[in-house]
Amino acid sequence: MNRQWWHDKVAYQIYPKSFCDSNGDGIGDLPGIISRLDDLKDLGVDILWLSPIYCSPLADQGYDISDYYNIDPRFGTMEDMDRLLEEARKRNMYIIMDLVVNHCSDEHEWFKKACQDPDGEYGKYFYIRTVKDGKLPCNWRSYFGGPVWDKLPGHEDRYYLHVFHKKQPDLNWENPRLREEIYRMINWWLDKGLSGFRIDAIINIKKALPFHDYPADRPDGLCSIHNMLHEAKGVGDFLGEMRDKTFKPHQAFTVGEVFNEKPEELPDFIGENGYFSTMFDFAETIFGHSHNGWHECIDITPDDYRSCVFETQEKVKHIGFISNIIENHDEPRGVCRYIPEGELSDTAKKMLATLYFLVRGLPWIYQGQELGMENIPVSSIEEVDDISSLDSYKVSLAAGLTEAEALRLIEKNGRDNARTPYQWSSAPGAGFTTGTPWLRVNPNYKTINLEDEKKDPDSVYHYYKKLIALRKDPAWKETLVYGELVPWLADTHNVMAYTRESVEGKILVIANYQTGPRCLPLPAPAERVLLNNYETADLRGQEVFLQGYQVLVLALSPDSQT
Ligand code: TEU
Ligand code: CA
Repeated sequence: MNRQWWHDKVAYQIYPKSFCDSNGDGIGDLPGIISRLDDLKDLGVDILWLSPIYCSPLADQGYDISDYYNIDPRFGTMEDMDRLLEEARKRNMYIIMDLVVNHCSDEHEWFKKACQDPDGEYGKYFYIRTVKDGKLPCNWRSYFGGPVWDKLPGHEDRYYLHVFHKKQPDLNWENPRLREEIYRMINWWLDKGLSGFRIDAIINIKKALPFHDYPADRPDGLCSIHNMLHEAKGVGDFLGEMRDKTFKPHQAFTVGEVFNEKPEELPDFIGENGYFSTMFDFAETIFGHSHNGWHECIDITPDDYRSCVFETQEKVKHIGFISNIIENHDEPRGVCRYIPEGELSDTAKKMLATLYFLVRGLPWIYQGQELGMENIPVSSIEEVDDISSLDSYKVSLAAGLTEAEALRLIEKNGRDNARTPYQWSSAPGAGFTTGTPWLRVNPNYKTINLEDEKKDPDSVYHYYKKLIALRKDPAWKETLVYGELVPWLADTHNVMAYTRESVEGKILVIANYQTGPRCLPLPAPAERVLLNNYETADLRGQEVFLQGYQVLVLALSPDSQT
């Protein structure tokens, strides 16, 4: 594998609207981010991904862009953006932005011009169809519920496609003029000094055409969009063209948000000369999901989690470098999803952090994850902002759940969980704002916040700092960045363990993924304890006695056989 500058880095996702508010309007902004760069540098992160801050009506919190070339005034100015790039550069940090090009906002000038003249040049930037007798071109369901077709504003018999929200009209990637517009915009940002992009929902840009129905999977007569994604062919033509016309000439770092990729296509996506530098591992993210709604989702167990992670590691080990997460802005807090209910503790949070952070690939930390931030309770639907949750609430009620049951599902799965304001301190507003926050602050900010955790050497925050420092430690870096991952005790219930092996060393990560203590075999006697989420380690030669949710990172003798 050709080594890349970003392989030994640590990446961090900022959700700007909830990160740090500098002017008291309750909305996070660029000056707020700039004011916190030293905190991020101190944590040890290198690459910063900013969720969208372009002009937007915020129908989908910025993933509905109305001007690709400007910063939304709520987040700041282009001068602020230039300052962020400069301040990051001074700190040897790298800024990547969100590239949202499957769709734009219905308030984008392109869409406004398309509404004025659906048969003109800009009408061809979108999927617009004539509809007779109300028969829609296809019965696909939007990711946010309802049909993917809505009336073109100002027209009775013209409809436009939106696989996400109706304020997010899909861009027609079959149109080379549209593609050139996108490439021009990408190059403009890369010329400004961006280090690259996170690429949003990109698998959706290739539709299975001509539009046609699939069997309905709910009484609404609609079907999951995944039917279409499974059938669509040729997304690589667009992705390869984009890579060759933008990313490659700039040597840009890119991470794809790719669901539903075809397994045989993986080398094209992240292999040598892949469309992207890397892509996120979503195997454990989507585990147990049901197209029928959250009420049919299956909880992930520790054994399921381990299987998902190891399956991805096996899939990519000869192909490329995967990106590893436990959460992002679309998911509940990882510690609430991957630690069994009722067993959440700082010890368990540190165990989970160790397990995902030290597998092979690029580790990503989502804002607040380093504090051990958790899901937020929901007492009424009025508190909920997330459009995906609001749709799921309706689906739950339609499926016969009570309102209380529907709210519990939002608490468990909703996107607001990751979007509550960053908890900087125990001051009112959690130090996020001096005003009224746009979204409720999690009531646990009194005990889970950066300021207090910085003072506590046993905090989740300090554990993350040690974890990051270990991965960057010159003595172990070659093994932890490039070492082969070899599962250990892969069939033992509630155990997750693996070695990382290189010519320079052999490291064992071993976790007792349950409350009950027990003795586990080691592949070889440990030479050193590199990290431990307990005070002590009870090493017994070829065995180790682990407490509940104890994880150890052990240096083994390099010539020991696993
Ligand atoms: O999400 C793409 C996506 O398909 C999944 O994350 C999920 O289906 C969606 O979040 C609905 O729950 C990306 C962004 O990460 C997400 O925030 C945006 O809402 C979406 O694209 C549209 O831009
Ligand atoms: Ca603000």
